Amino acid sequence: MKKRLLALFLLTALLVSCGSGTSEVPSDDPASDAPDAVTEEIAEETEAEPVDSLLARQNVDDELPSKNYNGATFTTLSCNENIYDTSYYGEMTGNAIHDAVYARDCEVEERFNIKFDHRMVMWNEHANMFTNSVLSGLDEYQLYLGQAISASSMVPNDYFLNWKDIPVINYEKPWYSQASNDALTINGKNYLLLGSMSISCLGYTYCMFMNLAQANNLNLPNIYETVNSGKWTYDTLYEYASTCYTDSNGDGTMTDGDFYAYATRSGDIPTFMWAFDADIVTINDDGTFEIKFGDERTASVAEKISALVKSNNGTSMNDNGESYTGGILFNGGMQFTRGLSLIATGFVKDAVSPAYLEMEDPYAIIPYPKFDEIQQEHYTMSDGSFGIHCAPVTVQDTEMLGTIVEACNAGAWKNIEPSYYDTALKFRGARDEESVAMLDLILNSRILDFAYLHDGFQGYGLSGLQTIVNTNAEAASYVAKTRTAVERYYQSVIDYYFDIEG
Ligand SMILES: [Ca+2]
Repeated sequence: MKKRLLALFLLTALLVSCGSGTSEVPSDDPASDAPDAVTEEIAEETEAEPVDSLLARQNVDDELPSKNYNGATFTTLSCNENIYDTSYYGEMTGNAIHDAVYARDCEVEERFNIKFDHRMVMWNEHANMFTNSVLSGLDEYQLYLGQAISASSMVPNDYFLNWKDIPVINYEKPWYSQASNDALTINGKNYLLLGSMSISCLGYTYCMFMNLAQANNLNLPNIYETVNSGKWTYDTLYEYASTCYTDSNGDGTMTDGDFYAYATRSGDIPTFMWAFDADIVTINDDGTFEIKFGDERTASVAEKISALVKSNNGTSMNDNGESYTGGILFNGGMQFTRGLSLIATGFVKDAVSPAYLEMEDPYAIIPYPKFDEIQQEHYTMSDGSFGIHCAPVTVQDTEMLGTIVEACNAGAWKNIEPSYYDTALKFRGARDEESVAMLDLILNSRILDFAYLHDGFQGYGLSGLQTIVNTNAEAASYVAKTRTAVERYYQSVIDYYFDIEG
């Protein structure tokens, strides 16, 4: 049977089960044979008292053992773009999300009598630092929150322990994305673990933003209703993008200061492969695989995206960005926060950036559109800049590693994610049920798969679609030229998981 390496976040399902936990009965309980009326009563009760899904998290038992590590230091290494994964400031800062991270760390320190030493370095330095540390053989870092793409390319170097062998880690807990971790487990080996501690993964989730004041001026339908009715598709986006441009200064050309319908950058193009449900590579249980990239779907996606970003007056696409504390705001966000675009591509973390928090107009955080109305679900992915959990092969006390990582993930899920929601959605009264549900929809529809995480800049995930669109290439001929090398690369990664010597 084909194992499509799809890793859908199933948070919603988990939350539902947590929220209704009190009315659940074991299957051997006589009550499970109760007549329908009782079941209905329970259902009604649950419905009548909707549980705040974010608050309900507090009651989930982490089932961690009582441990005293006698003041041991637990050192982490991460990349400075992973802004909220660890409390590297070591004190309260007044930033609600960071303070929630700090509070989590203090709680874990106290509970297990450890001391965190969070090392955070530049994104282009952390991989070398980690490599040098591992090669030295010293137990220097107990956890490496490696930038996902860079860390995945290290997997075949024997730098990481298999998380499946680490004690205490409980993959069944809601702070782990079960489907993602299943997808990243090949032949029983899981070197890249994804848990809620990776707040950066939440932040780096690709989404779109829509200016609701401008949408209102343009008499556009309510975007939440458009999404919920399944009509937020490529055609709808294209329609807006091609009709909502205003040549503000009336000079007849697309200039700075004009109002654009769709502001983006070419780096956001690859997301459409996932958003439009187009496969890149499928892997079978026996380790054989099939490259799908370059097929008819790819060609169709490329054609649509070319039309959207290259031959459409309403699109402003460039790769410029502006730095701010905690990240970079790219073209979409720059135009958008100045009120100069209707729709922009971006990351969820943009919503907690100063530019968005200070923006005048109300806006909606919305998913990438679907390919068409036939596609059932919205999908997105997280940019590979986020920090994924890697267990350094040099770690001696794997039980402490498992305990602390488990505690950090539980704490992140219970307290940090809710704080993120509060910050991202608190502006302009938008913290209503609709906007919470929309953010849930986006975060729950993330796909993290082999094709992306193991791309290593050598597969088709990171740049394939972008290259085709930018160079006006024909999908099939682009693949014909590159397939042999890409196939060899994917094979080498899979061989590692199957212990086949290269
Ligand atoms: Ca103009």
